[in-house]
Parts: sequence; structure tokens; C-alpha cells
Amino acid sequence: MQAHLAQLRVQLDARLASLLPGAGAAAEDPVGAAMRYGALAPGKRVRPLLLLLACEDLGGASADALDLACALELVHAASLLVDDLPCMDNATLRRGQPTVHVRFGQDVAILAAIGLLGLAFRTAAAAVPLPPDVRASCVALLADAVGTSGLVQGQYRDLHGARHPDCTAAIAQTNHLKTGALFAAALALAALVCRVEPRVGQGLQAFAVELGQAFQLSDDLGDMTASAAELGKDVGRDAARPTLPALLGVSAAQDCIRMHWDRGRSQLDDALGPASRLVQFARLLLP
Ligand code: GRG
Repeated sequence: MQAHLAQLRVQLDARLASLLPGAGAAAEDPVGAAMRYGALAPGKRVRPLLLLLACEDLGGASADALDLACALELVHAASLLVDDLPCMDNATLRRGQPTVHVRFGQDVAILAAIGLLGLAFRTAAAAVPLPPDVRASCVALLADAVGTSGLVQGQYRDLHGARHPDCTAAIAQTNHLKTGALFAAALALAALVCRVEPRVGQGLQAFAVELGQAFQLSDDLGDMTASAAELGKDVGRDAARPTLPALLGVSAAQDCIRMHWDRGRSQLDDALGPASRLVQFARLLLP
């Protein structure tokens, strides 16, 4: 499995590199250089791998979905550039290197994020050998995942806090929008490319939703325990941005991750059978 993942990552990065503005001449094209810097930085490539592995499990050729997988990663990369800006999370490090706005300036980072989004949609629209009707559906699906029923809404709620009597339910909904939306898009794209029957498509969606929750929980749990360790104090509530682990505590958050995993896994096993590559990969993403 690890060797196969490494091979898919190489293919993805090579294709991404060929789609992005050319290397070199950074002084003449700082926005292009920032797009390349942000998108090719060493991330885990989770979302495109979910798509490619699902296609393999569904009996399709992952090569047919390579450009869609790149489109998905380009959308994710664009969202990270925006998320890191001073008016949002104000992050200085991402994927082990200075964030794009630190390296290139805020103006260039914003333009690079817009450039990445444009490139993502162009790439999905031109994803040969998929037929035109499938490509059009893929573009619409990606656009929905970005918009006000996806990442953009999730980010707004994350920044401003949703007013809701049940705070944990509101945070779970935010997590679904800002993280689950792209996981769900990855598996919906696989279902479109492989033209699966509705029962299988629904199983994949149910799995993506649970995995999105589990992934965001473990991301927040990792951040919380890391920052507590850095500060040399007990793990406690992050007042600036409440997260589920901060509200529930470490042990309940771990239980929650397990619960989402178990639920998602049983849905996926029903849809694909118990030994899917998708389930093997997804398991590696969680503690
Ligand atoms: C411009 C597309 C676009 C969106 C604007 C800023 C924003 C709205 C959305 C961002 C939402 C966000 C930051 C969600 C967090 C998702 C998340 C868990 C990121 C970390 O994902 P990993 O661990 O990162 O897969 P790598 O670096 O490995 O790819």
C-alpha cells in the first residue's frame, strides 16, 4: 500500500507541476511562482488520493481521473493560501515552509489563490478522456464544494462562530463545510467518473462525511496537544477558536474520532466490500 501511495503521489506531483505556471523567471511572474510554491509544497495530497483510490476500487482507471485529482488539490491549495492570510488564521508556516503571503506578500497570495482556483476549474473542464457531460458535472460539483454550501461558508462560520444553542453541533457543521465538503467532492467525482449505481454513490458520500469529521477532529486534536506541549501547560480550551477537542477534552474527542470512523467504515464496506484500498488509505489518516 505504501509503495502504491508513493507512486500515485509522484504521478500527482508531476501532473500538478506540468499544469502550474512554469518554474524559473519568478521575478517576471511572481503570482505564477507563488501558485507553484503553494501548490507543490509537500502536503499529504489526501483529497486527490481519495479520488484516485476510489476509482481503482470501483474498477476504473485512475489515470482517467488524474486531472480531476489535480483540480481537487488545486482547490485545496487555494483554500490554504486564503486560510493563512493575516485577516484569517494569520499563519506564518504551512507544510513546513513560510506561508505564501509571508514569502510573496499578501497581494500576491490573494492573486495566487484566485489563479489556483481558475486553474482548477480549467483543468477539470479539460479533463480528457472524460466525456463532455461528465466534465461539466465535475466542474459544477467542484464549484458547489467551494461555494456558500461548502468551503467558503465553512470558513466564514469558523472565523465568526455560528450562533447555535448546541455549540458542538454547530462546530461539527462548520467542520463538515470546511473539510468534509472536499472529501465528499473527491468521492462524488469518483462516482461520476466510474458511473456507479446510486447505492454505491450514497455509501461513498456517507463515508466521506464521517471521514471529514474524523479528519478535522484529529487535525484539531493534534494542533491542541502540540500547542499545549509548546506552551508547557495543560491541554485546555482555545478561547480564540473553539474546536471540538477543546470543548470535549482529549479522551472524548478520541472517542468521537473512533465513532465517526466506525460509522463511515461500515457504510464503505457495504458499498465497496471490506478490503478496499480507500479504507486502507483512510485508516492511515487517523490516530
Ligand atoms: C479560496 C477555495 C477557497 C476557499 C476559501 C479559506 C477557505 C475559503 C477555506 C479554508 C477551509 C480550511 C482551511 C479548512 C481546513 C482543512 C484542513 C483540515 C486543512 C489541512 O488539510 P491537510 O492536513 O493539509 O490535508 P495538507 O497540507 O497535507 O494538504
